[in-house]
Amino acid sequence: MKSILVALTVVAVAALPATALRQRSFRENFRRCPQNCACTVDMNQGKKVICDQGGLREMPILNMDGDTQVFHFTAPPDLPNNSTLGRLFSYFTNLEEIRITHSQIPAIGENTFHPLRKLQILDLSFNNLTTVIEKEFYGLIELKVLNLSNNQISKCPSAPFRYLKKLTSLILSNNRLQLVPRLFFMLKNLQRLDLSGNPLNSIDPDVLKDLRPVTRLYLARCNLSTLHSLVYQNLPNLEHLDLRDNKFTYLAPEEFRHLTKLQYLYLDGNTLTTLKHRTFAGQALKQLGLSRNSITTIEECAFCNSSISELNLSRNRLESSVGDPLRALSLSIEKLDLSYSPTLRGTIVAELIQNLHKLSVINLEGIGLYDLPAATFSPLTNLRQLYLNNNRFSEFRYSLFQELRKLEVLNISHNNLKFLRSSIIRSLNDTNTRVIMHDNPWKCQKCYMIHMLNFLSQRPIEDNVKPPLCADPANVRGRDLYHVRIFELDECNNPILEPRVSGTESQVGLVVAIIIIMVIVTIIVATIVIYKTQGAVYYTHEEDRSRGSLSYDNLGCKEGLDSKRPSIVATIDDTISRSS
Ligand SMILES: *[C@@H]1O[C@H](CO)[C@@H](O)[C@H](O)[C@H]1NC(C)=O
Ligand SMILES: *[C@@H]1O[C@H](CO)[C@@H](O)[C@H](O)[C@H]1NC(C)=O
Ligand SMILES: *[C@@H]1O[C@H](CO)[C@@H](O)[C@H](O)[C@H]1NC(C)=O
Ligand SMILES: *[C@@H]1O[C@H](CO)[C@@H](O)[C@H](O)[C@H]1NC(C)=O
Ligand SMILES: *[C@@H]1O[C@H](CO)[C@@H](O)[C@H](O)[C@H]1NC(C)=O
Ligand SMILES: *[C@@H]1O[C@H](CO)[C@@H](O)[C@H](O)[C@H]1NC(C)=O
Ligand SMILES: *[C@@H]1O[C@H](CO)[C@@H](O)[C@H](O)[C@H]1NC(C)=O
Ligand SMILES: *[C@@H]1O[C@H](CO)[C@@H](O)[C@H](O)[C@H]1NC(C)=O
Ligand SMILES: CC(=O)N[C@H]1CO[C@H](CO)[C@@H](O)[C@@H]1O
Repeated sequence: MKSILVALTVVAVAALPATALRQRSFRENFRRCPQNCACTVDMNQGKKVICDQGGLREMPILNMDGDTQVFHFTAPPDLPNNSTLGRLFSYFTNLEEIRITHSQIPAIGENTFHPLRKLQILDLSFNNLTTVIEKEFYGLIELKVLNLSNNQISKCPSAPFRYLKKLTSLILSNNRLQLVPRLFFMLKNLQRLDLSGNPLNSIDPDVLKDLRPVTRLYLARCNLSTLHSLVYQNLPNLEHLDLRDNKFTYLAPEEFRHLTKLQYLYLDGNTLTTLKHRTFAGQALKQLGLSRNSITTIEECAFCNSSISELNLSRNRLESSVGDPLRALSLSIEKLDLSYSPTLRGTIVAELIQNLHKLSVINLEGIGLYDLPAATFSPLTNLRQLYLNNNRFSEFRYSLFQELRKLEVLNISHNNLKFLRSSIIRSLNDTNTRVIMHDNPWKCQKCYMIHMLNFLSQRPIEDNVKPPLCADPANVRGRDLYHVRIFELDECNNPILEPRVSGTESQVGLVVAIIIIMVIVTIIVATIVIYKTQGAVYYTHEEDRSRGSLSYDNLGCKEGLDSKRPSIVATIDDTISRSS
């Protein structure tokens, strides 16, 4: 009997969702809970009091249990509290985390947190603090995280944080801070320092003397245009450096040579124009962000003797690929972002990436591309994700994706595609690639769609992805390609030249095409010269113009052709018209 009860209890408990178990509101565990606040017991964090309604004047500290471990006093940004601190926390010696934000706190006050020897996290972001002094942090011997971001702190006396011997993370972003000597004195365990969004303008190397242990330094939006090499020398353990959205116009050769442990470097949103020889020499980076600069030139040896796994060159103005500057990264680079660089051309892209055999992700979105050489991706046999969305492609060269045996994702949405050649569809089908292709003017006639609908019918429909829609003709306009049926589509109004060859066998295609053209020419001559009738008009379709060769691809229109009119051959130029 007892065992049945126990079993039932076990089942009942097991049936409770994990989160409900961990964070149930046990009012009975609280002797008191302040009005308008939520009191919960959290398995990891213990007793938690959260007051986040906003519009409060006083901290409801009198109605809180003495053994509370987590206290949040916060507000929605549009309904801030208007409160002050004082020695409110004397009895709450179990507190481990305090967050008082959006409360217009004007100052911290001496010894405010003095008895809180267990406090590990203190977050006072989004208040009205204008300065901090050492006595305000007296006694916080266990504090690990101090968040003072989004205040109006400007000038501080030196060494305000000297009592915070265990501090690992100091966040001072979005203040009006000016650096003073020994500001960071005694922060012996500091790993992460965030000074982003302060108008520092320049950094005196002496100020950073105390930051040798720091591994992550954030200096985004600090109006910096240069850093003295002594600054780097004072930061020998740096692994992560964020210099986004500053005013750097120039990087010296081996600029970062003192940062031998650096792995993540962000220089996005500066005003760099040229990457000089050996700028990154000796550097082994996991990520290098150079997006949103005005880089027009990468000197041949800019990346010599360096290795970079992920390189972001998005939103620059690269114009050429002289000297093959990315070649130095051929053994290291796995992700490359060249998106939204309006000056790039298809041929430059092809040259830039020709040696990047390890590449697994490449982003070429928003460049205005309408053509890429047929062999562009053939060296990239490890490519898994290819982004060609937001370009102007109206067709792809038939073997463009042929070597991409590992392709998992292809985004070709927002282009000018009316159909995909059957050879393209076949190679995507073979690799089971996920193709995103909404927002193209798909032409829903039988001859264009027969392979495509077959291909789509074997793919799962993804819920969060916009479906591709028919743009043309009127009878199916707006219909979703996943749901339209082949029998609903019209025959093509222009029957299409249909050499019976596979698109992959280009040599055979060429021969057959030439034979067909010769036959056609013969018939034309015969027709015109001998019979002088208006019976049939012939066109040929020229392709692969820039390679100067002719080849034909199976467009899948066998079924669309009327076999009783074999002598009528028309053009598909209207479907692949493009500027070149
Ligand atoms: C906030 O409180 C202070 C003093 O308590 C008062 O002077 C001030 O007017 C209040 N501000 C607002 C916006 O309520
Ligand atoms: C706090 O700062 C905000 C924004 O700067 C300001 O609107 C508000 O009046 C200040 N409150 C006090 C109490 O000074
Ligand atoms: C510091 O506070 C800001 C603003 O509330 C917040 O976005 C950020 O995540 C906090 N950082 C840490 C490490 O707690
Ligand atoms: C940014 O720094 C330059 C000097 O490098 C200075 O002239 C300018 O006033 C600073 N801008 C701001 C907003 O502090
Ligand atoms: C290449 O970089 C390494 C450090 O990664 C350095 O030890 C070596 O001297 C450099 N070689 C050249 C030729 O610069
Ligand atoms: C490259 O930088 C752009 C602009 O800063 C950003 O939107 C994009 O997400 C970055 N790409 C990667 C792969 O991080
Ligand atoms: C594909 O590209 C479109 C257009 O730029 C974009 O909206 C969409 O998020 C992309 N989808 C994926 C999965 O990359
Ligand atoms: C796609 O591949 C499957 C086998 O994986 C095959 O049954 C199907 O016919 C192919 N579809 C097209 C359109 O080639
Ligand atoms: C700025 C602000 O929202 N102040 C509010 C503080 O809370 C009192 C009520 O306790 C409101 O009257 C104030 O408007």
